[in-house]
Amino acid sequence: MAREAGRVESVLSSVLPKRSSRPSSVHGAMAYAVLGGGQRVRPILCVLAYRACGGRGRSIYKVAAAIELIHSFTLIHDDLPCMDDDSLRRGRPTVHVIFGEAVALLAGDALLSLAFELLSSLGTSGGTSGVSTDRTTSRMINEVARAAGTSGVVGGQVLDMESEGKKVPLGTVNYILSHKTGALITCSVRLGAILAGARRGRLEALSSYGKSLGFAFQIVDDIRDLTASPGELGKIRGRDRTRQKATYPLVVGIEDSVARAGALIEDAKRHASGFGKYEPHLKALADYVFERANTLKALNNLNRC
Ligand code: GRG
Repeated sequence: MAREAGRVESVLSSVLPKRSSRPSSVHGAMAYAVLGGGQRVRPILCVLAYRACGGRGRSIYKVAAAIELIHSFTLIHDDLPCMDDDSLRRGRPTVHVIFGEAVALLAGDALLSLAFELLSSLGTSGGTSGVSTDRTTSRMINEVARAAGTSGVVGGQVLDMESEGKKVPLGTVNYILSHKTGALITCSVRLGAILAGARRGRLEALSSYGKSLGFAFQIVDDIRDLTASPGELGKIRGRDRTRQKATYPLVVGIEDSVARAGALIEDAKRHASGFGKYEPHLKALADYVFERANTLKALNNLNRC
């Protein structure tokens, strides 16, 4: 998986416009955001799903890179003063702190466009050889557009903002998590399966895997916001509590959040069964997501939260 992530990294470096070319400020901000050391969970999931469905070609790296460009875009916009107003991410000042708000906004917009440029330039022949057909390409573009829009990430983000400082029902928290984070993670897995030409049953199994994993991912992220050290977090700790966000641990408590995330991870792992030599990889990735919560530490910290 590290090797696969390395290949996606090369695509990312090669598709980003040169920092020195005009408009250099926006190009600098795009590179700062994308090449700033993320975990690359979404591209890894995308490539893994592709391989698990029998895909053998190299176009998948472009698809996985496109997903990461969109993810980077959401992080830039999420950190803006008009959204979560965060000054630190991945242990570094956020994009708008370094480049200014207007350039950060435009860098995000340009990353979204670049993602669609990359996806739409995949090629027109092939199948599991990894070169996409026109139909597959348009299906993938459609999936990404829906995952990024109001039925996905934007929808979740809007509810996330509008729920700040309010007592919201768990159903609203579930909506926020499954849309603002779950949609792009599920989409990453689905794109891999779609490019590989997966049969319906396999696509459904991987979609369910992605849904459970994506949901658990955000619960874990919210647990970490309360329990991880600032060094581990790379962000300012406790921002969700300061902003009175509708997160799982703040609504149901850490203990129940850990239990819910654990159950979702088990669910994801059940859906990973039957993928041959890729099954252990899919399961290991699910375990990795849960272990990030450092559950023991989270439970030990219960009294302090
Ligand atoms: C139009 C697509 C679009 C977005 C605009 C700003 C916004 C609407 C949505 C924000 C969505 C968001 C940032 C959700 C949080 C997801 C999350 C858990 C991010 C952290 O992911 P990691 O841990 O980050 O994979 P790294 O740093 O490893 O890449």
